Amino acid sequence: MPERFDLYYWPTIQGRGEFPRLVLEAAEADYRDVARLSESEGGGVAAMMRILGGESDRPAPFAPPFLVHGDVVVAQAAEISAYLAERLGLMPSNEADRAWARTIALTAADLVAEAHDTHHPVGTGLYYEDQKPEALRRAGEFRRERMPKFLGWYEAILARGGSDHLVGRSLSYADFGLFQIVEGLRYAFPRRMAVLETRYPRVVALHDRVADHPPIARYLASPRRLRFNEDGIFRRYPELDGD
Ligand SMILES: N[C@@H](CCC(=O)N[C@@H](CS)C(=O)NCC(=O)O)C(=O)O
Repeated sequence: MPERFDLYYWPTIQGRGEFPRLVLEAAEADYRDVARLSESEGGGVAAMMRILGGESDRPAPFAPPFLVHGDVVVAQAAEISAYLAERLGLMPSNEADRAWARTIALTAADLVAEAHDTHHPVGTGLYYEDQKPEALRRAGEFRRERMPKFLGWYEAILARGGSDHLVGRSLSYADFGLFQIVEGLRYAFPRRMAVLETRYPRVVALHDRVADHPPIARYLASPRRLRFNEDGIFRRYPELDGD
């Protein structure tokens, strides 16, 4: 297998691509963010669309993010993250912990889909402005019911495990998912998070530990870390926030 990993994702948003990207960055892996390269370097969105459109000799995933590693093509943010974590020393070593780490990462993917649906509850292909009343209702329910349920679940895992980490006693890729969830929720729902964070101290502490992990800290300070914006999954629409 080649050393290098090729990650494909939309070049201007963190979105779902950020989950596998954090694994690559934490391991300081040799990788290319292909759609963010120029076409003269063999990259760009066009290169991504060629694979998605079935114009290459590789399997065509349904949607980005996807990873190409030698002959292997993997899509689905949580599955890519698991594939990378296995190879980069960020997956727990025993089987029960590996299964549990996957469970946590897939649950993070569910939360991401729900966060997306707060601004696009009716249709992904429609403008936010054309589904605003539904978005207001959906975001209200998400803030009131779903955010505490997800964050409380993470908090309970940490409290029960008596560990600084979600799985076992060391850093795994499951922890990066929690970090990115907290980052995204803070961006999209700052008022709600200001209230909720006081209830979930272990979640906040783990977020901070991931942010301080030296390769992650270097990544976050680098231009490779895109800013959140209103094209991504976590969007700051003040009317959708509240305490
Ligand atoms: N379940 C997939 C969802 C992939 C997905 O929805 N990708 C978005 C960007 S974040 C996309 O470009 N979708 C295009 C489409 O669904 O047509 C994952 O977790 O990776």
